[in-house]
Amino acid sequence: MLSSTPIRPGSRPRTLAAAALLGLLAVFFLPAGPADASAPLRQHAAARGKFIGTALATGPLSNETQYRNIAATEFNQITAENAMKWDATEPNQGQFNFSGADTIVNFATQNNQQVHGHTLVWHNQTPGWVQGLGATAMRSAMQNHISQVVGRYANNAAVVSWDVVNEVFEENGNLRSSFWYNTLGQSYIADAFRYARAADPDARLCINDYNVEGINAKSTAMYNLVRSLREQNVPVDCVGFQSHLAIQYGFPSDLRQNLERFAALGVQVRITEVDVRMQMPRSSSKDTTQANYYRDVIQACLAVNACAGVTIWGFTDRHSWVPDTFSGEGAALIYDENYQQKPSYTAVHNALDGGTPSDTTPPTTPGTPVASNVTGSSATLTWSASTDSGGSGLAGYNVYREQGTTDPQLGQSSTNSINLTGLSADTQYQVYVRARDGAGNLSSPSSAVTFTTTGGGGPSGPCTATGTVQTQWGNGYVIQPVTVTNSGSSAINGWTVTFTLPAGHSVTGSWNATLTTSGQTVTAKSMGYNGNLGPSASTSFGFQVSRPNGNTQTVSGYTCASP
Ligand code: 9MR
Repeated sequence: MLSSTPIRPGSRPRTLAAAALLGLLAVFFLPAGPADASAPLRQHAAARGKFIGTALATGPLSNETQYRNIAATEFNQITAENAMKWDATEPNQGQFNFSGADTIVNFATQNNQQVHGHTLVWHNQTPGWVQGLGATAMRSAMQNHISQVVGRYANNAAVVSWDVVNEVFEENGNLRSSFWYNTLGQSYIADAFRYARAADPDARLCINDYNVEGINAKSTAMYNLVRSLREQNVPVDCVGFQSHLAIQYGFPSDLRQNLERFAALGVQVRITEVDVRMQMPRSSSKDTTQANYYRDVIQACLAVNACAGVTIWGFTDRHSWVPDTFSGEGAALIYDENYQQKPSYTAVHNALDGGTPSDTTPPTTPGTPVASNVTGSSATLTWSASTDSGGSGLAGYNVYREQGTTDPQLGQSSTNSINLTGLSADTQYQVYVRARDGAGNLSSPSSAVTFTTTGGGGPSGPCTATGTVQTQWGNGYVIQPVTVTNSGSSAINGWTVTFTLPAGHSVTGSWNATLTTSGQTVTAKSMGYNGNLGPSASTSFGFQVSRPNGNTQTVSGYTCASP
């Protein structure tokens, strides 16, 4: 089934590129017939119109036969784990070294695999000479790097996509204060995409990040950036969700929903670096949980048309970045260190195969939660448990705050109880619970419990708030940061910022504060973690607003009070 025509870097005349690309697209993307149940992962993925990929390291690729064989047999997509990064490809200014990158690309070509280029502009693994440049020199070094690296593979049919910028956000959704941002400002992102498009008009250009799998401040910032870049005709074609998961931190159960909101922007989405680590030692129950996470990642991608595929960040526990980075953790991949398939391999296989009947029966509705131990920033909720009869088993509960059109998720629990923290002082909460099974089915919502957090009880004092318009587009804008400062001479515990929305404007999202709207007046209250401010100390929150098309007003004028 797979074409065996060799494709060599740079050897194909440009005029043949389209035809060759079509052939490859057929191999990589077009649904084939159903695959044999015991077939390798790549055949099942191809039958579903998706890729299944792995990151590869050049060391074991040249030294270990088993590594090479499994990489060739099981996967139809490859990402270089390190070989295409700046420190490898341009260690000294203007001196390019493509030996590792070519090793990866040649391997992929021989095995009819597509390559995702990783990564052009990043704050890590970039040599010191780049970091020390002034603005003009840094921008031209970036342009030259992108045009040399992307240009080298522009006529190579295996190399189909690039991570143009990687990890540009902080966890709170601010742009990362990297040397790129600090020297060039936000424009470096749009510039990088334009340089990449110029170097290869046919490549798919991606922005990639971690901790953006669920809907949160960071992924919402990424969503807003991608939307605004595309409105400015910046060539962003694709969004990568790294998905470095850990069984002890829970599964991002809104992954599919999050992929869908990005897909609605018209971009391709892809899972770019999934691994699922655990605290060592392994156990069969940890292996089962891990297998469920892999299954759920694959199923989320299968459920979203715009999701091109899933890349696993390596495939064998013998070669994984995890133990070197997270002390005491490991076993994050689908083969063990002796190249034996783990339950997670079977889970990926079965999810791609789709042959196993999937569970579509949601768990029963949980009981109404009962609130106890309510303080100024926390509360404990307990409810009677759900049961699941669909086959995948009860996985846990999602806890939501009732808040009108979109109810934010306050937390997840694997048991029928949760300790909510980070609540705002002196605030009424209506909270309900939905049970979740292993296939991601959600039960009907329970009835809600209503409770009010205590006043916080701490000292009050004067404070100030100022807001900045971070970005705006035709019918919306983001205010970020709103900086809240304790302007008094003693500590405050809790703050309340109020502001007025221009007529026709409404808040569509917020982070690092709890917002309630009454008419056009919005009240933003501190969270449990950012309400305590010493004298002169500051914190910040942000929010997003939609407005009528053509209207250019934004929010201005903020009043601060404590608590
Ligand atoms: O797996 C990579 C590891 O070998 C490198 O030492 C590390 C150094 O920065 O980068 C690892 O890969 C990262 C990837 O390039 C970007 N997303 C996070 C990955 C894990 O850290």
